[in-house]
Amino acid sequence: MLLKRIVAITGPPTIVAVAVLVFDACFTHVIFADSAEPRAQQTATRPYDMGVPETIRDADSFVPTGTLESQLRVRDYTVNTYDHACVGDEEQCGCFEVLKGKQRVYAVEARGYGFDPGGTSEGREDGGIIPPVGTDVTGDGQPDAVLLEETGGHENYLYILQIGGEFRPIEVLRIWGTPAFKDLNGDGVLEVLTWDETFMGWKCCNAYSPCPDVILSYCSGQYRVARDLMKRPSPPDAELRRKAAAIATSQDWSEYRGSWSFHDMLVATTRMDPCWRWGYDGVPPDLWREMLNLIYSGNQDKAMWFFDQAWKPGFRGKARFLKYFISNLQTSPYWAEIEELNRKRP
Ligand SMILES: [Ca+2]
Repeated sequence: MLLKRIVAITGPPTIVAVAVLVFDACFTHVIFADSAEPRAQQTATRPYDMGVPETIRDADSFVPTGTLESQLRVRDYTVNTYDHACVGDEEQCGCFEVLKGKQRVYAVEARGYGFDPGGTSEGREDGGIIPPVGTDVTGDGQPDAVLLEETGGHENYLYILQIGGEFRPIEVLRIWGTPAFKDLNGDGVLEVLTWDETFMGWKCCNAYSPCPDVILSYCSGQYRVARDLMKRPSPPDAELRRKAAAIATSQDWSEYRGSWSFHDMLVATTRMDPCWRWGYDGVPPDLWREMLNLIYSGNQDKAMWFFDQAWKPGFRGKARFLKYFISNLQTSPYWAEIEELNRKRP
């Protein structure tokens, strides 16, 4: 456990962590349980689940504004997206509506730059792709519509709506960038391949910030971290030792001495590096990149072992660094499920 580890480094234990086994119907390696757990409780562990968006309007009284940007028809459904220019401080720059026959069944106004429905573009700059409107993404035989709402920041919103015999908003997910959709385990349900930007800009510039991969899968009516697909064996110890030694002996450790030393400036200049390679605490980002890769594949113990191996002997601030690393990790929207991924089972 991370908690035990940090206690071991920082002093005597003051908190006793009690591991509670949560049985889950979505993953094959645990005992099956009823999915009747209250929705609010499930959402608390899944802060990326936006539920039904607050921006939904009464569909009957909704009047779309702006220019019709795309119109996609699947059976008796029509998905229209509208674009209208953001002027001044105006924050809402688009909207979309879903019609069943002539009746409007859903309408949403943008919080950011508008909506991008699947099927209107091939792939995207960041490598993601939204499946065409009408694709059955949830594997229940009913067509779905997926729209990406771009906010202009790193965070986007992903609308997943069922447009089958019955219209049903399935979920709105808060995600970073554009995800990819892929059936990774051949069960006919598309997984959502995304990443975690909790460590973006943490102790180093964005370009060197590690963003571990995250897979979400649809199960029991909602998207959840696919622990069974993210779990992987740890790389062999010999390989981790090699990586750890390379980090521990790297020239990127940079002791801050109240001002940048001539050596630091020389290194930065000679590398012509527009972005510091080392972290702002003088710790190379490769250290926590590897730790995150291990934790996000269910190998937390190995991550802690790696941390010990890769920390430059004698370099100050080791316990403090680990404390802040863990605090930041716990702010991840996926943390509760990543923690569960790392929990040992009898
Ligand atoms: Ca479906």
